[in-house]
Amino acid sequence: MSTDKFIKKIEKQLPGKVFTDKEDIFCYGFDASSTEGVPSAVIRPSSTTEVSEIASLAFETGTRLVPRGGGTGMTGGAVPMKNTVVLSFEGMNRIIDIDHKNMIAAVEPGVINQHLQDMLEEKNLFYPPDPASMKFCTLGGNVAENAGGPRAVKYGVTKDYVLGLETVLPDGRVLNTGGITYKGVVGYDLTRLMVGSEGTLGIITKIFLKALPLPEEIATLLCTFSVLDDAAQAISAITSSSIIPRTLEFMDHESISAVENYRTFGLPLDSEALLLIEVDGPHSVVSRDAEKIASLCSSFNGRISVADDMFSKQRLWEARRAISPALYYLKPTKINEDIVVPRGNIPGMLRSLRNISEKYGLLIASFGHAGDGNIHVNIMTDKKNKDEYQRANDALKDIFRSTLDMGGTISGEHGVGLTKKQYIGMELSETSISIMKSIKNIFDPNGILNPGKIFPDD
Ligand code: 2HG
Ligand code: ZN
Repeated sequence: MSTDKFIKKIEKQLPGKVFTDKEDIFCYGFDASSTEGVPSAVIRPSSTTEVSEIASLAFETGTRLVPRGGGTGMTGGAVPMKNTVVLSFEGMNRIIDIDHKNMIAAVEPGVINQHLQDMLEEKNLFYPPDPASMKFCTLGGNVAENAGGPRAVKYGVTKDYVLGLETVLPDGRVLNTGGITYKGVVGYDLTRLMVGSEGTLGIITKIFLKALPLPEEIATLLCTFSVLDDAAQAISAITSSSIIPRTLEFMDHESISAVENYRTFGLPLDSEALLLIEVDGPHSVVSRDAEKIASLCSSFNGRISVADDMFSKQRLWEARRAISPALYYLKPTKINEDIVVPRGNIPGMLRSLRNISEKYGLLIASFGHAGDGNIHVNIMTDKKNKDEYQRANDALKDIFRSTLDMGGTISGEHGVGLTKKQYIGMELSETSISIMKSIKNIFDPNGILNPGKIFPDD
C-alpha cells in the first residue's frame, strides 16, 4: 500500500488530526539546521492509543514516520525525508503530574521545556536541562536528542533526569522502560538507549523526570577579557578548581559583536571574549564561590561585573540566547557545530579554531558551554558562494580532526541527524556503527522510523 493509501485510511481513523494542505504542512519541513524537506502529511495525535494506531498502520503499509517536537533541533533530526509522514505532538502537551513527595514530574512529549520549569518553580522544584531554545522546544524532543544547555556543567543533561519512558515502537507495540524510582538495574537500560536515539528507535509518548530542590540563591557574574587566551586559561582554572559553577558560558569577539549588532544588550565590544558565570546554592556558599571565581578571573586579567538584579541577569541571558539567531545577520549559511574537548584542552581548541579561521579565510564565531568543554563553532558562509562554501566544508573537517585528536567528540548536544551523519565514521569505529545499526534493526526492522538519520547513506 502506498503512503497515499495510508493517509486516506488514517484520515478516516483519526478525523481532524491529519493535515495534507500545503500551507498546513509547509512549516513542518524545517528545523534550526540548514536542511529542509516536505512531508506527505502531518498527523497530530492526542493519545498513546492514537500513536499506536498510527504506527501499526504505518508498519502494515510500510509508511515512513518522522516524530517531531518543537522543530528547534540543529542537525535535521526532525526534518522529513521524501515520502514521509510527520507525527507532531502539539496535541500531547499535558503536564500529567508533579509528584512533590517523590520529586518526579510525569509529562507528555509535547510539553514545552519552559512550561515545566515554571510549573516546578512555583512548587520550589527545579528541572535543570535548559537548552537555549527552552521557550519553544519540547521535552519529547529534548529526550530524543538528549539535550543539554548551560546548566549541564553542574547538573548534567537530559539523560540524567529521565527515570522512565513510555514509547510506541514502529510496529505499534507500547514499551514501558524504567519507572518512577530513582534507581533500577533490572535488565538492560532501555531508557538510556531511547534517550538520544533521535527518534529512530521509538516514538516517545510519556516521560517521567526527576526534579531537584530549587537552589536558594544564584549569583551571576560577567567577566570580560581583552585577550582570548586569558579567557581560555581562566576557563581551565575554574574547571580544575574546587568550585562547580552552575554555568560557565563563553562568547568570543565575533559572537559578542553579532549579538550587539542584532540588539543592543550593552556587551563590551572591545573584548576578545567574555564569560557568563553563575554559582548557586545557599547564601554563604554562593558568596564564597562568587568571590573565588572573581579572583580566579582577575588573575587572568578578567574584568568582573556582578549582575545584582533580576533585570540585568535576564538581559545577560537574553543576550546569550540571542547568539544563534544573531549570527544569521552576518551571513546566510550557518554551519553550526557543537564539538566537545576534555576541559583542559579548551585553550588549545580555541587556538586551533583561530588558526583554522585564518588558514581558510573564514568567519568563525565560537561560543557555548565552555564549562563542560562544549564549544558551538559556527562557520558563517553563503551556500551560493561555491568557493567559500567549499572552504567552509574543508575547514569543518579540520575542526573535527583537531577535536578528535584532543580526545573530544564531534557532538555534545545537538546529535547527528542529517547534517553530521557523513562524519560519524571519523569518530566511531566500524564495530560501533555496525552494532548501532543492528540495534536499529531490532527496533525497526522495516526502517520506517525517522529514516535517513544518524547513519551515513550506503
Ligand atoms: C546554544 O547553546 C544552542 O545556544 C545553539 O545549543 C548553538 O547555534 C548554535 O551553534
Ligand atoms: Zn548549546
